[in-house]
Amino acid sequence: MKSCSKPRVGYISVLYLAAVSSLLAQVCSAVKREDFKTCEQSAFCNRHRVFAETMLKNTQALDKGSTIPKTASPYSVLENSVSLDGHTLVASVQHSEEKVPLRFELSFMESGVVRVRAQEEEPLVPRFDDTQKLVLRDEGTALPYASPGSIELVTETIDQVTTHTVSYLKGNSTFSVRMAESPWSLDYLVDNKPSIRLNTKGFFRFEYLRQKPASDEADTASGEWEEKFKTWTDTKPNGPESFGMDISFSGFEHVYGIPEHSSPLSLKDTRGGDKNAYDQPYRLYNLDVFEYELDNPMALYGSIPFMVAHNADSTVGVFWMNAAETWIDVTREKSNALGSLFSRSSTKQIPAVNTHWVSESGVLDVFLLPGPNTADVYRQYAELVEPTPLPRSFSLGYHQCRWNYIDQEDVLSVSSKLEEHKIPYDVIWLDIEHTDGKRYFTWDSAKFPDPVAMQNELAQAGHKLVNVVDPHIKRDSAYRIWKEASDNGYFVKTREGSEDFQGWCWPGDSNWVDYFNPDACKWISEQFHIDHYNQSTDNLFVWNDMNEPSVFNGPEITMDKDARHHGGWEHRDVHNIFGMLYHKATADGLRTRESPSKRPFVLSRAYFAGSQRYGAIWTGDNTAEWSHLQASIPMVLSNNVAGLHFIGADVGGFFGNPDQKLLTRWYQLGIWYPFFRAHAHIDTKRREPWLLGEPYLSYIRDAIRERYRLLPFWYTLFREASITGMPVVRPMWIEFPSETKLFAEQDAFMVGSAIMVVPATDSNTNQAIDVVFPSQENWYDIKTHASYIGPTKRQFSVDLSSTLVFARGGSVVVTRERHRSSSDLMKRDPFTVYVYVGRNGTASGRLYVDDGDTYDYEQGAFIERELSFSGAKLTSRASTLTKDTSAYRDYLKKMAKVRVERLVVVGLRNPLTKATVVENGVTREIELSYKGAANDAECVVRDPAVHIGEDWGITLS
Ligand code: NBV
Repeated sequence: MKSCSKPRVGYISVLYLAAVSSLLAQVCSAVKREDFKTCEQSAFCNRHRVFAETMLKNTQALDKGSTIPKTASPYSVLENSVSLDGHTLVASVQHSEEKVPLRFELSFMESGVVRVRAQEEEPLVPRFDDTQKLVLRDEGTALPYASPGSIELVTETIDQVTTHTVSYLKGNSTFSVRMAESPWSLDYLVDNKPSIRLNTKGFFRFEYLRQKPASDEADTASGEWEEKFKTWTDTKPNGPESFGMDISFSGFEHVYGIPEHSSPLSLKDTRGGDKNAYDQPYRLYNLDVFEYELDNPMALYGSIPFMVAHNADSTVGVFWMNAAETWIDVTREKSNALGSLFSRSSTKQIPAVNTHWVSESGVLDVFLLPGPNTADVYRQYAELVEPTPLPRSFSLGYHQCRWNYIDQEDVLSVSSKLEEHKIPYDVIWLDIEHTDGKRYFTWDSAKFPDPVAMQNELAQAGHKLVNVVDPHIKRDSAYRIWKEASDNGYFVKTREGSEDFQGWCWPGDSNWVDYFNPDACKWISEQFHIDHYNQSTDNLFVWNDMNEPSVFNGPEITMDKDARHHGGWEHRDVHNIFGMLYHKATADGLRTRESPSKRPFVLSRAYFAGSQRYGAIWTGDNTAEWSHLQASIPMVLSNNVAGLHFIGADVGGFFGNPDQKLLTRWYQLGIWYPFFRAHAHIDTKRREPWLLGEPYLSYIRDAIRERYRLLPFWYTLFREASITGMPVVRPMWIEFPSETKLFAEQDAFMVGSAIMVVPATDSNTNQAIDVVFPSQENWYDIKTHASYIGPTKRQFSVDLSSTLVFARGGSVVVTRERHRSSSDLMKRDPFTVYVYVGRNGTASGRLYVDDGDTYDYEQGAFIERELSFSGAKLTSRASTLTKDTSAYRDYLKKMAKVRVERLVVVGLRNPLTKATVVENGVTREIELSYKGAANDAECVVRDPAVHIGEDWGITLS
């Protein structure tokens, strides 16, 4: 039980108490599970789960006495309906009794990705199919499909089943996709071994659109035509329209991703015999879950239906592109038979993770990503949804937030206190109380008499401001934003489509802009322009909260599913994408504030696949408890696994008051979140770092400074993510793909490929922590440079001052070590290069730098260096992406004086005395200092003064 905080009642006018009673009832307790549906209470989920049970039983019955397992699936390909049309294989599939033909399309992409789409050949009413436009790169118009010439189709009969196999050759592997006609199933085979398998359990079920039977026959009991939840009734004008499919990952024991849940990194089972299994499927339905529970598959604020499976040989992925409510069951099995098409049953037990995906509406549109390695999967995924673009560089710094900094004076005093205590920070944040009565885009003028002066004062010291701009719009005819949206008909409509949908949120009675209406989207974007957003400057950035959307008096605290969007679509069709469109509209608005454009920064709470394009995400309202500190690691990693890189948890915990130790530990971990922000609930005690006193203040200062020291490394990692789609923070298995013992590891993680963080997250702050040093590699303590040789396990005793962070041998990491009060002020500072020598005596790394603000890098205005160390020589070369454009030359000129002021080579065992520097044909010799202890040999070249934009070499001898 949580402690009972006095509350938020004050923040919601007393008038609204009745309407928000369910929310208020939560104030003194943990999550109110009963406010949110279970699978059994979500009619379509229940129907599919029951169907799956039946299929399992029927299949078992069929299997009796047979050595070759078959499934009882009622779906088969219609005779003579298969054809290859360019890059797409088309087939008609039909249920043995329902007789409604479904059009299946299997499209083959150059990368090896296979897209599987299905819906009725002639749907009674159109199904929502714009998810592809809103999610895929270039609205899905330019996906690189394979050229028809590279596809070979073979039709053959195996075990009396007609099959159609499409093959490609990719590098050293053969990829083929085999579709069986009856029952319908699909196998993605890599080198003839099945890897991703569809409908091999027979759970595929497609609820075709149908006429509503006479009302007394309409099956309301199973929720097909109407569904009740607590006091709400969901009318279902289209009746049942959901679909589900089993997808098995054959040969795999671990699956990851499908955020957002508070569950472990390696996803637990949701049914079956495992005693740790959840009793509910993972749910994807963006919801505002007050005081969410840990280790739970309940839905949270965001949804990314992307799952990755990994084993020691390969990595594959499945992207189930659907924006409606979705549930996913996960079970594991081991079997020595693969099914009827693989008659050779082996004595070897083959593991599999069986998943069952169910969505409420829309079309079935699934991408199968064959890998075969992790980098391939991320390249394939990024090709579909675009990678994370380069963020504004300041946004990688420290964000100081709280609900609420009370007034202008408070903001400026927190800013100067941070400076006084020599704690770097980039952004200070204002929550909902800064507005005039929760009318966003306005200011409470009594508390903020001169917002422009405040923003300018912050800007002068190199800091920025972020304001919250929530999506609920107070119904008030004197409020310009509401009036304009209302006059133009921009709000989401009720189920009848005639009235504006109304609900309760912070300002009381509110409406929501319909982002599915392009005019409404354009209009809301324009509200962020400097001339529209009153008293805002180009130093102001934005935070979108409550955009699931959170509707206090709505079913499950969100919008009714039968509310209507532009084009007549029901909210049920688009729910999980709603928040992303607001995020996009905000980012679009900020982008047009200045000319030429600068990169926007927008933080959003709700998200979907594709949100990475619009800004950062945080994991919502966590709690100041050790368990939440621990849970933040798998949550941040799961999102990174699912392609959402720029994410962090509220440092300190949102609800409750962390003690000094917990807060210190949270900063020590938080500096390794890609998005690093401290935040706190309005009822909590102030907890800015200096209020903690010593020694905590020093520990926190050290941690934040460590983040700033490594900003060049972080920025380079984001650059890599923007090109390759690779996660910024990575579970150990990504970097050590064949070390099976690390597949479920979440007590340690990698930042890029060079740094391993083993956070201390136990309330006993003086403890012993086991560190596994993987692979046959050197590892160096990032502070002391003490070295450890992997593979090995060591125990470390820690106290509150210690952090366990290790650099991986073989890496080069670039830092900036001069203390400044914000990252903007570091932009022309010199660099320090660390070479962590690997076991074979070499190391390599990169540095990427650009102006951090504009889009000039797209014209080549960046410096990107490949740094490689071998034979005791460090060389800097321009990366292959560097192009000699005029933008590049201009940027080089601006950076001409920026140099390397220190080179530190860690792990060279032979005593050295001098460094020979060669730059632009000029050779210089410099003395170096060498400290040759057995474990932490370190050699420092002070001020080699080589320039960051130039080619050079430094040889140690
Ligand atoms: O705007 C107030 C808070 C905000 O501080 C928090 O970060 C959001 O997740 N907001 C939720 C609404 C109130 C939550 C109790």
